[in-house]
Amino acid sequence: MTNITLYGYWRSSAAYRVRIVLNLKGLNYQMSPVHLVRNGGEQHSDAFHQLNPSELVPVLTDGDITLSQSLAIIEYLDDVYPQMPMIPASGHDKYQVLSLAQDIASDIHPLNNLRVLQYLRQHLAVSEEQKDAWYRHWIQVGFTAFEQKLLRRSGQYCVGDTLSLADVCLVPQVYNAERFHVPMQEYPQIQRITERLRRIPGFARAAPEQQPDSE
Ligand SMILES: N[C@@H](CCC(=O)N[C@@H](CS)C(=O)NCC(=O)O)C(=O)O
Repeated sequence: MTNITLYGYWRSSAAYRVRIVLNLKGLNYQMSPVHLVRNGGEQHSDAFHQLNPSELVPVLTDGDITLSQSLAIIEYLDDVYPQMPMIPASGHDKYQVLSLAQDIASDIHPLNNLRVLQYLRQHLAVSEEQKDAWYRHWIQVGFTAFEQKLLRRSGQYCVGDTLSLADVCLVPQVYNAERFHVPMQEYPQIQRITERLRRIPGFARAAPEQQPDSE
């Protein structure tokens, strides 16, 4: 029996990562939606601020532990619920997985986060078109390199033939890319692997449009 709650938002790609892992590990969890746009963003409410002073989703609670940061949450889940490990225990593959995951989670995703886009629009008077160009640019820079790295070590999945944290980070980032009309045909390896991953039930059930709070 678990007592896991995931605070997230259907379109949050960081929450999407955690949903995939919870599904792959077969863990039951409750969903507590945090609407990132309504009323100026529920992530800024007093109640959510208490949970995560960074005012970002996801947050996962499990019994008396409260954690933010999707990659830390996933490492926690791997340690406590070791079925379907997302990070290889050791060896070269472990570091390849972490490296690819960070290419997305540390280098691509933060530049396109909602608060960054809002700052561009509201404080730097950037137009909607310029903001979208910014969004696409950083994904394209990141995906161009990611594609080359996949040519080196991918198999069925990002690192060989074993599902990993790298795959868990890739699929939500592709969802964001498609939403902003990044020309995905430029990234055949990313497309090939993403198509395969999307057919896995744990990934399919985690998709934004499958979430109860999706609009
Ligand atoms: N590094 C964090 C990123 C969390 C994050 O950026 N969450 C976004 C949604 S994907 C968010 O809550 N944005 C709200 C905002 O920008 O105000 C993680 O991996 O959990």
